[in-house]
Amino acid sequence: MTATLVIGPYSDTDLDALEKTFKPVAIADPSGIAGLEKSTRAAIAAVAFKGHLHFGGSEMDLLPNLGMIANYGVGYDAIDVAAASARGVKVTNTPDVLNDDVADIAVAMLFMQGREMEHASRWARSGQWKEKGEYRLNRKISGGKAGIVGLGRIGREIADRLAAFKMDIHYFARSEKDTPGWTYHADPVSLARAVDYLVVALVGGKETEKFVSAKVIDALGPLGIVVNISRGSTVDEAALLNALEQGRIAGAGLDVFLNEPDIDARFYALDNVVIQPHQGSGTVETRAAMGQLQRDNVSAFHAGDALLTPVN
Ligand code: 8YV
Repeated sequence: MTATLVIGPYSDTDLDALEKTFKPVAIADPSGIAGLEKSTRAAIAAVAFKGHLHFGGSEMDLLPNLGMIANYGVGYDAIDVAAASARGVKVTNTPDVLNDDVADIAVAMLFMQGREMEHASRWARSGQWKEKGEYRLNRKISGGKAGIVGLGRIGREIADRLAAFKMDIHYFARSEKDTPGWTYHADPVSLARAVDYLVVALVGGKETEKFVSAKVIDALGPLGIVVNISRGSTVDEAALLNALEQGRIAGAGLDVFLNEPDIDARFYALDNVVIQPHQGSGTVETRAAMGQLQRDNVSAFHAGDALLTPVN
């Protein structure tokens, strides 16, 4: 069998599994492709990709026999899919298997921020509970108004969970869905105006860049909380930071950032932000399922079978 280029920070379990079936050539990121021997590059037919650094046409052109790129993750905004299609290269991703975990962490951040759990914990640990008595009151979440930006597979899991907390569900999507009892908004500003909790579950990429704009953030208002589990790019991060610093919204729960992991240091100074290190899909169970689905796609490609979860 031809070799498989393995790009990204794979776990030992994933690397072992790749080792068993494919002939892996491992590098840390796409910039390493140019450094591989020409004969090694020519032997590569498939890429197992895990990462958020750009994988574009110029990198693909260094691999003359490339047939597929199997992305470890549902979001494939790091891969130039148009460039892949133009070269006859198939792209796959790992949808669905991570929906539960990502939705769980979105809800957890909404609660952590809404009930000020991180702040309250720091307050108790620092002895202020003992010194000053009861913690300040915060806001009720059950029965509140939640807005989901993007009602795809993950957005729907989030909405279902929040509905179980008796929340009034509003959403933005490209078109209205069959969601009895939930309120559709064709415009994200109208959505933000109607709710206190805005959960961003869009796909990444150029089309959704800064979709949650300064205007949307302003429409959310001073009691508003932004939760983002999608990509840092979907929210105008400068506008979000300004609003958080100036108390124009109440807080944010963020699993994704621009330039992660080297995120804007202004976030670290903020008391009203829950910061998660892009760990939405990061459970043993889900990562195992993602790795398996990625490998199944590579195997299907080699066997000439239909790919399980094709992107293009
Ligand atoms: C990452 C994700 O892929 O699926 C996605 O789109 O953002 C995550 O699951 C994962 O962290 C591996 O890099």
